[in-house]
Amino acid sequence: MRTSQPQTIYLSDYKVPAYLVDTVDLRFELFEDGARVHSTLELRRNPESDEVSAPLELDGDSLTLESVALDGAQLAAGDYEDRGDQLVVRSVPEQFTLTVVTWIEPQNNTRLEGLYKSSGMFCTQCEAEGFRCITFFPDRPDVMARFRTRSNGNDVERGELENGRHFVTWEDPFPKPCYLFALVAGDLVEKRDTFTTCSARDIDLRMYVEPRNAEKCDHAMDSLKRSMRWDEEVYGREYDLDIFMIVAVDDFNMGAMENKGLNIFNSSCVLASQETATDLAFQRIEAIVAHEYFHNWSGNRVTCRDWFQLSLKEGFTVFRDSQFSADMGSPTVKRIEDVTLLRTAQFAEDGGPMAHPVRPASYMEISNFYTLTIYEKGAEVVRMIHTLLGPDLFRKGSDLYFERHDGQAVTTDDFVKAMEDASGRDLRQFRLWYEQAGTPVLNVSDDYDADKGVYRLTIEQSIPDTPGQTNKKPQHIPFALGLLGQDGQPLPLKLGAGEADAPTERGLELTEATHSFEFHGIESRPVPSLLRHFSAPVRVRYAWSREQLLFLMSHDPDGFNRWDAGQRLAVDVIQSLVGAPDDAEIEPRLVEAYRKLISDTELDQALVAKMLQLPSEAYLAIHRARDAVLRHLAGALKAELIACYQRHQGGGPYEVTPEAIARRSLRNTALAWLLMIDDQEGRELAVSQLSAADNMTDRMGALRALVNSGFESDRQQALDEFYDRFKDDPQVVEQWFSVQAASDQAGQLPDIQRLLEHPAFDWKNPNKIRSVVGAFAGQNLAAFHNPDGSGYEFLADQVCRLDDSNPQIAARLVTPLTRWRKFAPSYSARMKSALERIRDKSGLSRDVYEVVHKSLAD
Ligand code: 0A1
Ligand code: ZN
Repeated sequence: MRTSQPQTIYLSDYKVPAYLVDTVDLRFELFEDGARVHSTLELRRNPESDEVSAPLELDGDSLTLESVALDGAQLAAGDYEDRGDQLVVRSVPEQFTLTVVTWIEPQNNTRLEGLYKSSGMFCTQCEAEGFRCITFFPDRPDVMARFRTRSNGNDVERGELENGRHFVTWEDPFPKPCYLFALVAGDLVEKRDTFTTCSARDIDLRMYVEPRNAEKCDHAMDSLKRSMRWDEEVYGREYDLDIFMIVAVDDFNMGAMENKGLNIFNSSCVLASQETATDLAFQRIEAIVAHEYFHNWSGNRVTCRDWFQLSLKEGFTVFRDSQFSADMGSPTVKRIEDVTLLRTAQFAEDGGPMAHPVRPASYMEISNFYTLTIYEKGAEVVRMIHTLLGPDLFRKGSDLYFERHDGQAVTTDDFVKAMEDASGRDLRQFRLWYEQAGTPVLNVSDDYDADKGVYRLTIEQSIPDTPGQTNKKPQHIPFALGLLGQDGQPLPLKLGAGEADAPTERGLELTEATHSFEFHGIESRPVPSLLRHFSAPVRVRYAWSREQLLFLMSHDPDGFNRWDAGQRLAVDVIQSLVGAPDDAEIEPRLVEAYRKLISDTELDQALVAKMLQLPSEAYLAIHRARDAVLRHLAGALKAELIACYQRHQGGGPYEVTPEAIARRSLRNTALAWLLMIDDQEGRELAVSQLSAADNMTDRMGALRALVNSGFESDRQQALDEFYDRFKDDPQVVEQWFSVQAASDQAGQLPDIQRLLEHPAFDWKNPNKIRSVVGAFAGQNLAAFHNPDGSGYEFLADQVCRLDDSNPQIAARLVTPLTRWRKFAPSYSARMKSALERIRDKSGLSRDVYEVVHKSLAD
């Protein structure tokens, strides 16, 4: 627990480490009541450091120091200083061996950083600064050492599993930062497979899971093999060790962790079976397995110099996993999913009190910076480099980056430099994407000169102020566009009057505050298709008419922009209904557009499924008007919805293919809409789907529809039966919790309180906390924003409670309250006072302190 005010760490204070570590020898003695860690470090002064007489300072956290020896001789108490968060040895030679013995208590570690116990299994999480909870060490990513680990006095050969002892450990031939260290020990079963690399090396693939999960490994294993092949084919990256291991643990703060050769996963991000995992979970697992695997090159072989460079590995790796997912399924659908996340969550972050650049300049607690900005916006920044360079030069750039920096700890600037050097492009202005926070706004206007046949497009960019940053410079923005003629045909984009063979799509580049582009030979006023494929993470403002949006919805050759036009139309209609009387007319053209979509069997059904999803409440921050539109659409389109449901029923045995996923998604959307209006036929379909389902997507689709309906007795019965059937499966119980907590029908505050008291709820398990408290505050907007402020007070209570046991999770849960300034006064005053109550809790963790203080700052 913190006693003093947290310090701010600045990028501008970066100094190379005063000491380097060549090797780390770790010996763990694991007991029921604690663990003893013997750490032997070979250290030397860093020749690149100018701090020639600096004392040796090692980081520590929650450690009990038992002994320190220098070159084999025990140090007396006066020879070193144990400051709790640091072990300082004032006088050390140029090169020496230090042996430190510490005692830790994994069984009491509820923060889930360092070494802890999950379901009786020992496991570790060292990123970002968890290694210091295991032993004293220079816990920073630019100190790279060779690690060797033993346990309970038994030498364990590299990668060998000791039969009967159920112990997994690792000796790594590649020097690595300590945040990539991992150890797992427990009563686990092993699943094996092999992968033959492009140079014909056989890699042993192994998954370790609790015995009850033995049948849920196939999908992750297949995903791993696909990822390994893809990284060879697309990036020329071959796996470098003989063994690759994946472990599933139930208690984990994040999704997964890329420890070298031993990836550790949150069970919910790796285990799947047809009966227990939804399509969404299958897709998420494939993406996360790929993400962690890709880190082997983008993160492990080439790592970060300091934590300000976090997006170096995360932005690049998210870009890589998203390319991979696009290649495995539908690129358009994947793009829609990525952009939806970016717009709903990252844009909100970028416009809130925690806004920070992709490469932050300061932080208090690095765990708070595993954000959508670092990950998703960071990936968009890499995507823009890919767009500007084109695939071939980008590949040349990534080859150069890996070759130049293999085995090093580097910066985002080194990454951009490699891209520049390989391509010959000047990315100086582009670097502002890493330095300036905030979502750029592009104001687009146009005019058409019929006499000259010239269409002019003017684009102005501005970047809003964010905490600590004002008066920003224009950024380098790739802007893809097309123009459609009145018949819906794409027009050639002639930038000069005489240009022949002009393309119908262009990638413009914006570098100034204002640009004008003139397109020649245009015979009638065109409809612009702007920012195709979402070529940059910006907001586009253009005065679209509803006719133009309807036109784009059915004619744009860019699938992404078709979807986007539908979203903009729905947003426009919903927004125009805010504050309108209950019987206000709802745009009939929206109804007709959806009617056409539901019945369209020609268009890619995966795209149709996406287009039928209205923009989320989280995106709109509007509940009532959205609800009204949904109900109106459902009422008007009932016959089409039932036909669509029936059309997509059956379809053969369960498969996880894009076509089958689209079919299930369409059917379940139709069901959800029918139950929004408490339709009897819909109710019967849901009840029979629930009992006949052979997979979790259909089961959950029917359960969710019933839970969100007004059919109270069916809802309760369905929930009870579902729980009874799956109560022994924690991943399914998590879904059962969240479907209720996110529902405005079943997730009122007293219901949420009951869920917290449910025997399956566990305050030590982050997934359970997220599935109840997180789902309530993040997805159940109507209940969370109860005008009496009870939702806010509830969240404040839970944050205060968790602050002591798991500060990382507590800090993440605060997020919805940090947006208080965006709400009307009666709400914002209550949100603010909930934040103030958290601020005033005694002994507040650094994690929560940073978020709350930044949110309340003027
Ligand atoms: N590097 C991991 C994410 C991660 C970060 C922090 C963690 O513990 C606090 C755990 C995992 C990834 O990007 O997958
Ligand atoms: Zn990552």
